[in-house]
Amino acid sequence: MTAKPYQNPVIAGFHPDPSVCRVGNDYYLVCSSFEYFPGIPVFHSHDLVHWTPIGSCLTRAEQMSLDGCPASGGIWAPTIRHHRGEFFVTSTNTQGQGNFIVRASHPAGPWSNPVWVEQPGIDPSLFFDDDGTVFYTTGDGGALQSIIDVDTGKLLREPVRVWSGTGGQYPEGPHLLRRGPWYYMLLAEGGTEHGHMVTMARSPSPWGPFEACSRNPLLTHRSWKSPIQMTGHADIVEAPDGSAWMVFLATRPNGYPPCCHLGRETFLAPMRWVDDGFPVVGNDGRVALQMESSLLRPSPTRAPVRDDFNGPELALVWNFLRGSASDTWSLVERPGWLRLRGNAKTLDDAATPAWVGRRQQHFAVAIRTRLQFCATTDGEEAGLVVRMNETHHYEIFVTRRAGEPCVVLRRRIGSLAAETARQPLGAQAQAAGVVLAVTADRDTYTFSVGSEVERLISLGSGESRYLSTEVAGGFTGVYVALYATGSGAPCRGPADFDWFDYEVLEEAAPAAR
Ligand code: 6LW
Repeated sequence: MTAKPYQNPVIAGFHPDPSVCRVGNDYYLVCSSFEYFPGIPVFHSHDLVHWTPIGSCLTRAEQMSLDGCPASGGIWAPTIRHHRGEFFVTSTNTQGQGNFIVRASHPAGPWSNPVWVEQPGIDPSLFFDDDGTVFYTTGDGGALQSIIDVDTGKLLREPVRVWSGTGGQYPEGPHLLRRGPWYYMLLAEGGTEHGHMVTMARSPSPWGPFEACSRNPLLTHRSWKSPIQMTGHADIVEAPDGSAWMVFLATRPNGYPPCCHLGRETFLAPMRWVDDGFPVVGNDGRVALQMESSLLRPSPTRAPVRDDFNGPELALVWNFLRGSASDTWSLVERPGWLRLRGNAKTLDDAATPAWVGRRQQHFAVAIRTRLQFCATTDGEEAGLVVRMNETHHYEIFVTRRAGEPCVVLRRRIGSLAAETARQPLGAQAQAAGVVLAVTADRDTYTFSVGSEVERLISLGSGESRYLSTEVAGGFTGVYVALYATGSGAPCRGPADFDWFDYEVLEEAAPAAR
C-alpha cells in the first residue's frame, strides 16, 4: 500500500498522555481527563489517524468522586490494554485514592467500578505476560514495578524500582512491553514541559537490569526549532501489517515566548526497529505536523457545525466539571434546548457549577450560541465562557445591572478580574433571546452579541496567551462552555440554550520568529 500524508495532532486539543491498544483491525486510545467528567475518554480508530470518541471509562458517581478536585488534579495518565477478550484501563486519581483499574468487555463501556492498587507513583501501566503474570508499573522516581492480581488489585510481589531512566527529571509514564525475548521499558523524562522526551531500555528479564538505548532520547524536541514542542509520554502499538507506531503528547505553542492554550495534544509517528534492538521514531527522533502512513483509510465526515440539542442525550464531546452535574442541566425539560439551572457555584469555584463544555481543538474557530435567560438579580448570569481553570477564564453573559438586563464581557486572569464591556439589552430582546459568540484566532478571542448570527457586534477581546498553561499553570487546555450561575444562590429561572455552533475557520499561518 502506498503511503499517504496525514496531519498531526491526530487528536487535537487537550488530550494528553495517550495510551493505545489494538484488537484485530481496531485501535483504542485513552487519555487524561483531570477534573473533567466523564473521566478518561475512549477513542476508536481503524488507521491510528482518524479517531472517533466512543465513550468514557468513568461515567458514574459510584466509580469515583472528583468532589473538591483542584484544576489539573483528578484523573491522570491512563493506560489501556486488551487481554483475553477484556479491556483494562489503569489510571490515577491524584486526589487521595491513588491508582486503580477498571475493565469492560467493550471499550465503549460500561466500565466496571474500580479496584484500587496500593502501589505508590503515578501513570500506572499494565502488562499481561504470556505465562499469565500481570506486571504493574508506575512512575515513581523511575519505573516502579510489582506483580498484581488484576481481579482484586492486590500486590502479589512488592514493587521495586527496575529502571531510573537516563537522568532526566520526572521519569514517568512507564510502559513495560515485550518483543521476542526482550522486555522493554518505555519512559517519559524531562518533565512534561519543554524538556520532555521519550527514552527506552531493555532487559532479558522484566526485573532488569535494564540497558538503556545508546540513542536515547528516542524522541524529543527540546531546544529544537519546531512548531511542535514538549514531545513525550508515549505508548507503542503494532499494526496488522507489522508496522510500529508511537502515540505521544506534544504541544503547538504560539507566539513568543511560546505559550500553549490548546493544551497537550495526541500525536502519532511511525517507528521502525533497527539493528541495535531499539526503534527509530519518526524522522530520526523528530516529528512533523505532516507525516506519512500506509494505513490510512478515508477520513470520516466532519462533525456538523451545529449541535441543536435535539437528541435525548448530549453528544460525547460535552463534559462537566467534577461530576455528572445532573441536577444542573436537562435536554428534556424544554425539548430542543439545553436547559441549565444555575446553582450557587460560579466559574471561580473549584466545584460543580451549571457548566457544559467542550475542548477547543482548533486555533481558529467561531463559537456561537443562542440563549434565553432573564436574570432576576445582579448575581444571576448565563452565557459562554472560554475556560482554562477557575482563575483564568473569559466570558460573555446575560445578566442584570441596576435592574436592567444587559450583556457583559468579563475577563479573569489570576487575581485580576474586570468587566471590560457592558451592553444594555432591552427587555424585549432579552425575552426573544440573544446570540453570544466568540471568534478565536491563534492570538485572540473576540466576543460579540447580537439578535442573530448575521448581526453580531463586538464587545471586545482577550489574549489567548493568558489562558495558556505557561500563564495559568496546570496540565489541561482551553474549554468553551455554556454556563449559568446565581453567584452564591441558585438562579430563580433557567437558562435555555437553543443551539451551539463550533465552526472551524481557515487558519492564518503563525507569525515567524
Ligand atoms: C502525567 C505525567 C505527565 O501524569 O504529566 O506528561 C502528568 N506527563 O506523566 C499529567 O498529565
